Amino acid sequence: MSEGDEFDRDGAKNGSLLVQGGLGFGKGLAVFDSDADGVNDVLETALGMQVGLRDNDITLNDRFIAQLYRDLYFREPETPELSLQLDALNGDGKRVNRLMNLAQTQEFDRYQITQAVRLDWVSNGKIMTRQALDLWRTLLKNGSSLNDVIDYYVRNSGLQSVYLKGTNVELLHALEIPILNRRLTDAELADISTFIDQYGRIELLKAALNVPEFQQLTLNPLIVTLIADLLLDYALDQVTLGHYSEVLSNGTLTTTELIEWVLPLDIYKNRFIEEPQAKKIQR
Ligand SMILES: [Ca+2]
Ligand SMILES: [Ca+2]
Repeated sequence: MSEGDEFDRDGAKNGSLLVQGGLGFGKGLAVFDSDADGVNDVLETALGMQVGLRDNDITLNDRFIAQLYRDLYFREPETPELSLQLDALNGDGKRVNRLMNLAQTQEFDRYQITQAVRLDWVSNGKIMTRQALDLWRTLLKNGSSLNDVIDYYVRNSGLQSVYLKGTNVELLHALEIPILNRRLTDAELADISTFIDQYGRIELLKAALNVPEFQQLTLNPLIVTLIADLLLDYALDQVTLGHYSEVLSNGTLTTTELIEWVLPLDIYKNRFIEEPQAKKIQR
């Protein structure tokens, strides 16, 4: 990210890089969200909201839907999209269904978020941080190819040494457990090593990130865990994130249940709505 781009909350080359708090900004709209309630200053006025007060009342369905578009797609919803999602939400009353619907689209994954989160898991054994995700998206947005971004990422990850200096078999031993949760057989090692010699290590990584065993459910537990953290403004620590990813993977918790748990939390609501100041006791 750099000064004046869309990750700069004041959107200006003025010597200050303000990182967007809620990931929310709209294409073509002023990106400055001075009270950090998710709605930019220009839009606040249009919606009859107050700049300087966190008053993005996501307990209202339309505000909630609009905020999902900001959090997941980094843009404002179009009017027909808002209507469609509102009708669906008014129909079944389940906010979690709107989120899962919006997360299972190509638009959600336009910056290869799925690949990024899986690669971070494989390389560093953790759920991707906000900083790493923003860097990843920025590189792609600025025109780097996915291959270059993967290469850059792995060179700066826990896999660095084995990726750059290890043998094919050593690299595969580093990947097998995080991806397959089992050891590769000798025959598999030989086959995949031949593939690497022919196509290179980046192609191996790309293929590995997409094997069915690693994708598991319709929406990968890693992605859902990332979304849960994103909704809470990256407030969950790595131990908690690891725990959720694990219980989602082993089926103890469903993706729906995790998101259903996150959405009513105060920590989610408090991103957007000012808490009333406790009155001071007068003496
Ligand atoms: Ca605002
Ligand atoms: Ca406001």
